[in-house]
Amino acid sequence: MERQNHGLRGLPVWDRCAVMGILNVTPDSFSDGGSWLDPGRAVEHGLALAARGADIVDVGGESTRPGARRVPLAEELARVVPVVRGLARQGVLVSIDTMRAEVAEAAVDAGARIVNDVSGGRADAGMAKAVGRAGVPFVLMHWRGPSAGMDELARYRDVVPEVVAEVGRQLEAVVADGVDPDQVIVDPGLGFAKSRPDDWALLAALDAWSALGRPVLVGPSRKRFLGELLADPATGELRPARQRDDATAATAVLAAAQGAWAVRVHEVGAVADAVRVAAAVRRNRN
Ligand code: PMM
Repeated sequence: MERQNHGLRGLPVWDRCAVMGILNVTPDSFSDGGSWLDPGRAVEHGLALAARGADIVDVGGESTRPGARRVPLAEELARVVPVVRGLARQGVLVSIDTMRAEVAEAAVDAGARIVNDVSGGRADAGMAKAVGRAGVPFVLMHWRGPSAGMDELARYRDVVPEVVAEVGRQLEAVVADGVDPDQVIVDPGLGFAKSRPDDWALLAALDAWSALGRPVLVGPSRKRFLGELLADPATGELRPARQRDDATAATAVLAAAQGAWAVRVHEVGAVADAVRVAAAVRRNRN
Protein backbone atom coordinates (compact mmCIF):
# COMPACT_ATOMS: atom_id res chain seq x y z
CA MET A 1 0.00 0.00 0.00
CA GLU A 2 1.16 3.51 -0.79
CA ARG A 3 2.47 5.36 2.24
CA GLN A 4 1.81 9.07 2.02
CA ASN A 5 3.34 10.26 5.28
CA HIS A 6 6.87 10.87 3.94
CA GLY A 7 8.26 10.36 7.43
CA LEU A 8 6.55 13.45 8.89
CA ARG A 9 6.79 13.05 12.67
CA GLY A 10 3.73 13.56 14.82
CA LEU A 11 1.22 12.88 12.05
CA PRO A 12 -0.75 9.78 11.09
CA VAL A 13 0.13 7.79 7.98
CA TRP A 14 -2.59 7.95 5.34
CA ASP A 15 -2.72 5.53 2.39
CA ARG A 16 -3.96 8.36 0.15
CA CYS A 17 -3.88 12.11 -0.30
CA ALA A 18 -5.01 13.75 2.96
CA VAL A 19 -7.85 16.27 3.16
CA MET A 20 -7.23 19.54 4.99
CA GLY A 21 -10.47 21.37 5.77
CA ILE A 22 -10.36 25.17 5.92
CA LEU A 23 -11.63 27.07 8.94
CA ASN A 24 -11.15 30.81 8.45
CA VAL A 25 -11.91 32.69 11.67
CA THR A 26 -11.92 36.01 9.81
CA PRO A 27 -14.46 38.66 8.81
CA ASP A 28 -13.02 39.05 5.30
CA SER A 29 -11.73 35.83 3.70
CA PHE A 30 -12.77 35.74 0.07
CA SER A 31 -15.29 32.92 0.19
CA ASP A 32 -16.21 32.27 3.83
CA GLY A 33 -15.30 35.51 5.60
CA GLY A 34 -17.51 36.31 8.60
CA SER A 35 -19.10 32.87 8.81
CA TRP A 36 -17.10 31.51 11.77
CA LEU A 37 -15.97 34.54 13.80
CA ASP A 38 -17.72 33.34 16.96
CA PRO A 39 -15.37 30.77 18.62
CA GLY A 40 -18.20 28.40 19.53
CA ARG A 41 -19.52 28.36 15.98
CA ALA A 42 -15.99 28.01 14.63
CA VAL A 43 -15.33 24.92 16.78
CA GLU A 44 -18.68 23.46 15.68
CA HIS A 45 -17.76 24.02 12.04
CA GLY A 46 -14.32 22.45 12.58
CA LEU A 47 -15.95 19.38 14.11
CA ALA A 48 -18.36 19.23 11.17
CA LEU A 49 -15.44 19.39 8.73
CA ALA A 50 -13.78 16.48 10.58
CA ALA A 51 -17.05 14.52 10.60
CA ARG A 52 -17.40 15.03 6.83
CA GLY A 53 -13.90 13.65 6.24
CA ALA A 54 -11.28 16.30 6.93
CA ASP A 55 -8.11 14.61 8.19
CA ILE A 56 -6.73 17.98 9.29
CA VAL A 57 -8.54 21.23 10.14
CA ASP A 58 -6.57 24.35 9.20
CA VAL A 59 -7.43 27.29 11.46
CA GLY A 60 -6.58 30.79 10.23
CA GLY A 61 -7.22 34.21 11.73
CA GLU A 62 -5.91 36.48 9.00
CA SER A 63 -7.25 36.76 5.47
CA THR A 64 -4.67 36.47 2.69
CA ARG A 65 -6.98 37.38 -0.17
CA PRO A 66 -5.44 39.72 -2.78
CA GLY A 67 -5.30 43.26 -1.38
CA ALA A 68 -5.92 42.18 2.24
CA ARG A 69 -4.53 44.34 5.09
CA ARG A 70 -2.69 42.85 8.07
CA VAL A 71 -4.61 42.04 11.27
CA PRO A 72 -3.07 43.17 14.62
CA LEU A 73 -1.27 40.36 16.47
CA ALA A 74 -3.57 40.50 19.52
CA GLU A 75 -6.62 40.20 17.30
CA GLU A 76 -5.21 37.21 15.42
CA LEU A 77 -4.34 35.47 18.70
CA ALA A 78 -7.80 36.14 20.12
CA ARG A 79 -9.44 34.69 17.02
CA VAL A 80 -7.49 31.47 16.67
CA VAL A 81 -6.25 30.26 20.07
CA PRO A 82 -9.66 29.35 21.59
CA VAL A 83 -10.66 27.60 18.37
CA VAL A 84 -7.43 25.60 18.15
CA ARG A 85 -7.78 24.60 21.81
CA GLY A 86 -11.43 23.65 21.45
CA LEU A 87 -10.78 21.44 18.42
CA ALA A 88 -7.57 19.87 19.73
CA ARG A 89 -9.33 18.94 22.99
CA GLN A 90 -11.88 17.01 20.96
CA GLY A 91 -9.19 15.06 19.16
CA VAL A 92 -9.10 16.98 15.88
CA LEU A 93 -5.72 17.22 14.13
CA VAL A 94 -5.30 20.99 13.83
CA SER A 95 -2.94 23.06 11.74
CA ILE A 96 -2.47 26.77 12.30
CA ASP A 97 -2.49 29.03 9.22
CA THR A 98 -0.40 32.04 10.22
CA MET A 99 2.53 34.18 9.13
CA ARG A 100 3.44 35.10 12.73
CA ALA A 101 5.83 33.16 14.97
CA GLU A 102 3.99 34.22 18.12
CA VAL A 103 0.69 32.93 16.77
CA ALA A 104 2.32 29.67 15.68
CA GLU A 105 3.82 29.19 19.15
CA ALA A 106 0.57 30.00 20.97
CA ALA A 107 -1.36 27.69 18.66
CA VAL A 108 1.08 24.81 19.18
CA ASP A 109 0.77 25.38 22.95
CA ALA A 110 -3.01 25.17 22.48
CA GLY A 111 -2.68 21.85 20.64
CA ALA A 112 -1.97 22.60 16.96
CA ARG A 113 0.28 19.94 15.40
CA ILE A 114 1.19 21.58 12.06
CA VAL A 115 2.23 25.15 11.22
CA ASN A 116 1.01 26.37 7.82
CA ASP A 117 2.69 29.62 6.77
CA VAL A 118 1.66 31.08 3.40
CA SER A 119 4.86 33.14 3.46
CA GLY A 120 7.01 30.05 4.03
CA GLY A 121 8.78 31.76 6.90
CA ARG A 122 9.51 34.98 5.01
CA ALA A 123 7.01 37.34 6.65
CA ASP A 124 8.35 36.86 10.20
CA ALA A 125 12.08 36.37 10.78
CA GLY A 126 11.27 34.43 13.95
CA MET A 127 8.98 31.85 12.32
CA ALA A 128 11.53 29.23 11.27
CA LYS A 129 13.24 29.34 14.69
CA ALA A 130 9.88 28.95 16.43
CA VAL A 131 8.91 26.01 14.23
CA GLY A 132 12.35 24.47 14.72
CA ARG A 133 11.91 24.68 18.50
CA ALA A 134 8.40 23.23 18.35
CA GLY A 135 9.54 20.40 16.05
CA VAL A 136 6.17 20.23 14.29
CA PRO A 137 5.64 19.78 10.52
CA PHE A 138 5.83 23.06 8.60
CA VAL A 139 3.95 23.90 5.39
CA LEU A 140 6.29 26.09 3.34
CA MET A 141 4.23 27.81 0.66
CA HIS A 142 5.65 29.73 -2.30
CA TRP A 143 5.33 33.45 -1.56
CA ARG A 144 6.78 36.53 -3.16
CA GLY A 145 5.32 39.27 -0.97
CA PRO A 146 2.36 40.53 1.04
CA SER A 147 -1.17 40.03 -0.28
CA ALA A 148 -1.66 43.80 -0.66
CA GLY A 149 0.67 43.91 -3.68
CA MET A 150 1.11 40.30 -4.73
CA ASP A 151 -0.66 40.44 -8.08
CA GLU A 152 2.11 42.72 -9.42
CA LEU A 153 4.69 40.09 -8.40
CA ALA A 154 3.27 37.47 -10.78
CA ARG A 155 6.06 37.74 -13.36
CA TYR A 156 7.69 34.53 -14.55
CA ARG A 157 9.52 33.36 -17.66
CA ASP A 158 8.91 29.70 -16.86
CA VAL A 159 6.69 29.49 -13.83
CA VAL A 160 7.06 25.84 -12.74
CA PRO A 161 10.87 25.60 -12.46
CA GLU A 162 11.10 29.13 -11.04
CA VAL A 163 8.56 28.43 -8.29
CA VAL A 164 10.17 25.09 -7.44
CA ALA A 165 13.62 26.73 -7.30
CA GLU A 166 12.39 29.60 -5.09
CA VAL A 167 10.77 27.16 -2.68
CA GLY A 168 13.98 25.10 -2.72
CA ARG A 169 15.98 28.17 -1.68
CA GLN A 170 13.47 29.03 1.05
CA LEU A 171 13.64 25.41 2.26
CA GLU A 172 17.40 25.87 2.71
CA ALA A 173 16.81 29.15 4.55
CA VAL A 174 14.36 27.70 7.07
CA VAL A 175 16.59 24.67 7.62
CA ALA A 176 19.50 27.05 8.35
CA ASP A 177 17.25 28.62 11.01
CA GLY A 178 16.54 25.30 12.69
CA VAL A 179 13.62 23.64 10.89
CA ASP A 180 14.14 19.89 10.43
CA PRO A 181 14.08 19.31 6.63
CA ASP A 182 12.21 16.03 7.22
CA GLN A 183 9.33 18.04 8.72
CA VAL A 184 8.79 20.33 5.73
CA ILE A 185 5.79 20.12 3.38
CA VAL A 186 5.98 22.31 0.25
CA ASP A 187 3.14 24.13 -1.49
CA PRO A 188 3.11 25.91 -4.90
CA GLY A 189 0.86 28.68 -3.50
CA LEU A 190 -1.90 28.75 -6.10
CA GLY A 191 -3.25 32.29 -6.46
CA PHE A 192 -0.37 33.91 -4.54
CA ALA A 193 1.63 36.12 -6.92
CA LYS A 194 0.33 33.92 -9.76
CA SER A 195 -1.61 34.71 -12.91
CA ARG A 196 -4.41 32.34 -13.87
CA PRO A 197 -2.22 30.57 -16.49
CA ASP A 198 0.47 30.21 -13.79
CA ASP A 199 -2.03 28.44 -11.52
CA TRP A 200 -2.95 25.97 -14.27
CA ALA A 201 0.68 25.33 -15.16
CA LEU A 202 1.52 24.59 -11.53
CA LEU A 203 -1.50 22.34 -11.03
CA ALA A 204 -0.56 20.42 -14.17
CA ALA A 205 3.05 19.81 -13.12
CA LEU A 206 3.06 18.59 -9.53
CA ASP A 207 5.62 15.94 -10.50
CA ALA A 208 8.19 18.75 -10.81
CA TRP A 209 8.23 18.94 -7.00
CA SER A 210 9.86 15.53 -6.72
CA ALA A 211 13.12 17.47 -7.27
CA LEU A 212 12.80 18.71 -3.66
CA GLY A 213 11.95 15.29 -2.23
CA ARG A 214 9.29 16.72 0.07
CA PRO A 215 5.51 16.07 0.33
CA VAL A 216 3.32 18.54 -1.56
CA LEU A 217 0.18 20.30 -0.33
CA VAL A 218 -2.05 22.09 -2.84
CA GLY A 219 -4.64 24.78 -2.10
CA PRO A 220 -6.94 25.21 -5.13
CA SER A 221 -10.19 25.66 -3.21
CA ARG A 222 -12.67 28.14 -4.73
CA LYS A 223 -9.81 30.16 -6.17
CA ARG A 224 -10.13 32.69 -8.96
CA PHE A 225 -8.62 30.48 -11.67
CA LEU A 226 -11.67 28.22 -11.22
CA GLY A 227 -14.02 31.21 -11.21
CA GLU A 228 -12.57 32.39 -14.52
CA LEU A 229 -12.66 28.93 -16.11
CA LEU A 230 -16.34 28.63 -15.24
CA ALA A 231 -17.32 32.23 -15.99
CA ASP A 232 -20.75 32.82 -17.50
CA PRO A 233 -20.19 32.59 -21.26
CA ALA A 234 -22.84 35.23 -21.97
CA THR A 235 -21.83 37.91 -19.46
CA GLY A 236 -18.24 36.95 -18.63
CA GLU A 237 -19.17 37.14 -14.94
CA LEU A 238 -16.96 34.91 -12.78
CA ARG A 239 -18.54 31.85 -11.20
CA PRO A 240 -19.19 32.95 -7.57
CA ALA A 241 -16.71 31.55 -5.01
CA ARG A 242 -19.28 29.38 -3.25
CA GLN A 243 -20.25 27.72 -6.54
CA ARG A 244 -16.72 26.49 -7.24
CA ASP A 245 -16.75 23.41 -4.99
CA ASP A 246 -17.40 20.83 -7.73
CA ALA A 247 -14.50 22.25 -9.72
CA THR A 248 -12.41 22.23 -6.54
CA ALA A 249 -13.17 18.51 -6.13
CA ALA A 250 -11.99 17.96 -9.72
CA THR A 251 -8.70 19.71 -8.96
CA ALA A 252 -8.35 17.56 -5.83
CA VAL A 253 -8.63 14.38 -7.93
CA LEU A 254 -5.97 15.67 -10.30
CA ALA A 255 -3.66 16.66 -7.46
CA ALA A 256 -4.15 13.34 -5.68
CA ALA A 257 -3.58 11.44 -8.92
CA GLN A 258 -0.24 13.23 -9.23
CA GLY A 259 0.73 12.10 -5.73
CA ALA A 260 -0.05 15.22 -3.68
CA TRP A 261 0.29 14.63 0.07
CA ALA A 262 -2.74 16.79 0.89
CA VAL A 263 -5.31 19.17 -0.57
CA ARG A 264 -6.66 22.17 1.36
CA VAL A 265 -10.39 22.72 0.74
CA HIS A 266 -13.45 24.50 2.11
CA GLU A 267 -16.04 21.80 1.32
CA VAL A 268 -14.64 18.42 2.29
CA GLY A 269 -17.42 15.91 1.50
CA ALA A 270 -16.87 15.34 -2.21
CA VAL A 271 -13.12 15.76 -1.83
CA ALA A 272 -12.90 13.06 0.86
CA ASP A 273 -14.47 10.64 -1.65
CA ALA A 274 -12.40 11.97 -4.55
CA VAL A 275 -9.03 11.35 -2.90
CA ARG A 276 -10.08 7.76 -2.20
CA VAL A 277 -10.98 7.27 -5.86
CA ALA A 278 -7.63 8.70 -6.91
CA ALA A 279 -5.80 6.41 -4.47
CA ALA A 280 -7.64 3.34 -5.79
CA VAL A 281 -6.61 4.20 -9.34
CA ARG A 282 -3.00 4.81 -8.29
CA ARG A 283 -2.90 1.42 -6.56
CA ASN A 284 -4.09 -0.27 -9.76
CA ARG A 285 -1.62 1.39 -12.09
CA ASN A 286 1.12 -0.79 -13.49
N1 PMM B 1 -4.48 29.52 0.41
C1 PMM B 1 -5.11 30.38 1.23
C2 PMM B 1 -4.81 30.40 2.61
N2 PMM B 1 -3.89 29.57 3.13
N3 PMM B 1 -2.34 27.82 2.85
C3 PMM B 1 -1.68 26.98 2.04
N4 PMM B 1 -0.76 26.14 2.57
N5 PMM B 1 -1.92 26.92 0.70
C4 PMM B 1 -2.83 27.74 0.09
O1 PMM B 1 -2.99 27.66 -1.14
C5 PMM B 1 -3.54 28.66 0.92
C6 PMM B 1 -3.25 28.67 2.32
C7 PMM B 1 -6.14 31.31 0.68
O2 PMM B 1 -7.41 30.72 0.65
P1 PMM B 1 -8.56 30.97 1.77
O3 PMM B 1 -8.61 32.47 2.00
O4 PMM B 1 -9.80 30.47 1.16
O5 PMM B 1 -8.21 30.24 3.01
